[in-house]
Amino acid sequence: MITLALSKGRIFDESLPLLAAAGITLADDPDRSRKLILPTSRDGLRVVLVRASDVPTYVQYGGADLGVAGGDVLVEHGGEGLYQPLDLRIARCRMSVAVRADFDYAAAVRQGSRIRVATKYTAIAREHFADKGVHVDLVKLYGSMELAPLTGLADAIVDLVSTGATLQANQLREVERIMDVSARLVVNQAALKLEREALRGLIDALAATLPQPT
Ligand code: PRT
Ligand code: MG
Repeated sequence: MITLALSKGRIFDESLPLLAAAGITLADDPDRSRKLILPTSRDGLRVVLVRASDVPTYVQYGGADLGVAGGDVLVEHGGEGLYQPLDLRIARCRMSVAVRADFDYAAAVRQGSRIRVATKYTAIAREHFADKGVHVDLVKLYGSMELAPLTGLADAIVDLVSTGATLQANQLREVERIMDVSARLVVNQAALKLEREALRGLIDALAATLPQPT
């Protein structure tokens, strides 16, 4: 049995059409059922539903043979023990620094200065500001990062942006783009050896559904 880890929400929603194009359908709708293990139409393949940030952990330790994880989650996790054969180019967004519209970011990031940054992505934020030679005090949050600069909890946030509507609705300004993000297929390296044929077949079937890069 091959186990594919997906997270509910945009990763699941945007993976479904790729799976369908590869001839794989799911009988259950995770928004309607509370099942965490979903059978598929492909013999020997099942889907497990985990938290988006837990996908690399499941695959790393073999709780799932493969999974779909955002580039943000993978960089933050470190990606140890994971083979990353495909950029699925779904769930695209960017990781950015944002501040209050009235905050002088240029002054705050002069060499040797100090800035307080709230984020769920502490590893990425630490490295980004270290590269700029800026001292950073990190405040770890698990959600609603946008609130931090508005309440004085932090000067800046590091968060994902797609349309920019959330920043705009909260009078925040995107001042720096750290990286582009999309979801990738990740595979347990040991499973790739033990279940080579089944996994290769699935990876190739998914690869064949992707538009050619331009
Ligand atoms: O929600 P939960 O706490 O369970 O976990 P999660 O937030 O990690 O999961 P989910 O499903 O929200 O995100 C899964 C993956 O989707 C992320 O790891 C990203 O790789 C990818 N992705 C793509 C996004 C976005 N776009 C995105 N816009 N993840 C989150 N957002 C959020 C962002 O954090 C911000 O709050 O959407 C808001 C900004 O959107 P705009 O359109 O207003 O700019
Ligand atoms: Mg979310």
